Amino acid sequence: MKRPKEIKKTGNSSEERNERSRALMQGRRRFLKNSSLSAIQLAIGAHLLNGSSSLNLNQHAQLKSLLSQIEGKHPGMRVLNDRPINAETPAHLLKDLVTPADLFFVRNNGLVPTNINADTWKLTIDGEAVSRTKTYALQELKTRFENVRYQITLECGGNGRQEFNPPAKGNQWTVGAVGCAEWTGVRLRDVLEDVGIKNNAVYIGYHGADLHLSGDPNKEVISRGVPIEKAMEPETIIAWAMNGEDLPVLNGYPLRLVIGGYPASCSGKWLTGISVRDRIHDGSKMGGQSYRVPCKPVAPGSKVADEDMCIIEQMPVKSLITYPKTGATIKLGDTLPIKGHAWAGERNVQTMALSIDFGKTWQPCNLTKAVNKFAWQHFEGKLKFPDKGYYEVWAKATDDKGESQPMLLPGWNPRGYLNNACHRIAVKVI
Ligand SMILES: Nc1nc2c(c(=O)[nH]1)N[C@H]1C(S)=C(S)[C@@H](COP(=O)(O)O)O[C@H]1N2
Ligand SMILES: [Mo]
Repeated sequence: MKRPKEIKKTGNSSEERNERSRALMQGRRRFLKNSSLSAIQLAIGAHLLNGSSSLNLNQHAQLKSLLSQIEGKHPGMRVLNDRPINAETPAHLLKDLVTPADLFFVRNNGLVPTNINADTWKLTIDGEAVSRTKTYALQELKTRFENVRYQITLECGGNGRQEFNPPAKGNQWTVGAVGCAEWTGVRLRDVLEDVGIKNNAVYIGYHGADLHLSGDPNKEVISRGVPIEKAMEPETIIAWAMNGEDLPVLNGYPLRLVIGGYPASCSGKWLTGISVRDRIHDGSKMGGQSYRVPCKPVAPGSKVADEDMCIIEQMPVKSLITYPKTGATIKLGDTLPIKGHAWAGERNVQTMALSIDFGKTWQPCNLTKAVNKFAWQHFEGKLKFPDKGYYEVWAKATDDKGESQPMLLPGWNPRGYLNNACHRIAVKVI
């Protein structure tokens, strides 16, 4: 099939930017105007692709073509662009306790490798801090080391970027660059111990088989990593399966890192190598402005020098309302069940609260415990509304160190990372 021409986001006038930051209000208008689900899907897609909410026939055809390209993914995914492929999951489609493979978001920095052969796939461990370089066949990894299964939440560091003002460059993720799947693999620790790591180990960095957008095979698309202590945690794994099946190609088939609590950019896909470094890993997208935030808070719109930027480590506490879908209508007097997930980087979520009055008052709701470290937790509440009209439901998680989600966008930063503001949905009571 012919690739459609790349669709560029053009909504960069200040008016359109304001329009984007009023996404929730748009949601409200949408539910008042459109009744059919597909019309809403298309309006959302058009909004993301073009910064406008109307769609001409040509755009319609392009969007359809884009959706059909996202191989093996649910047609309800919001496609942000096609080169590289990026797609997020609308909140209401993240309702499952464990995210199904076809609904797991896709964040690619380069081109998906072609001609992948799992039978000949190899992983090489090297670097300044290993005793010797060692290479494992995929099959060897599976059989030589203890196999483990964990539910681990992965969230892109740029999830929520769309809300930043002044806007931040990059994929305009709304809330859906997150998912929690059950991953099968081996502990990175076991493999590193088998290779033999030296006392000077400081960091690990990954290498993947994807191709740089320039087509230059010598340029690494992305090669990030984590401190050695994080690499040695029992839940840091090299995984070949998602929910008991081979990884989807777009999510790193046949092998990837899965590292909970840190930005998902640390979880290298199409994994071919791991370097154990004697310094902070200096691979592609470790330096400059990538996946880094100002070390000290800055005013919105500031330019920040590279040397004043710090690498993002733990992700902050966050939650997502997955039921009902924004724009739901209920009858006055009825009880509205609210469901969703909450997660907190390295921590646990301790309490979950809901507000229907823009944060003036909060009511607690039920929250499950995580099945294992780094799995998201689930909340459930029941809401009654005092009168007919328009409401917003806000959800706020608090972690076990007493840190809560902010109600407004937290710490503006040049690339728009770490937005953990409360998720809000619109509800109409009739
Ligand atoms: N090789 C490789 N690994 C990668 C990336 C990539 O572009 N190439 N993207 C990273 C980023 S930024 C994120 S958020 C996660 C996304 O994982 P997913 O596509 O499985 O959701 O993969 C990370 N691992
Ligand atoms: Mo990411």
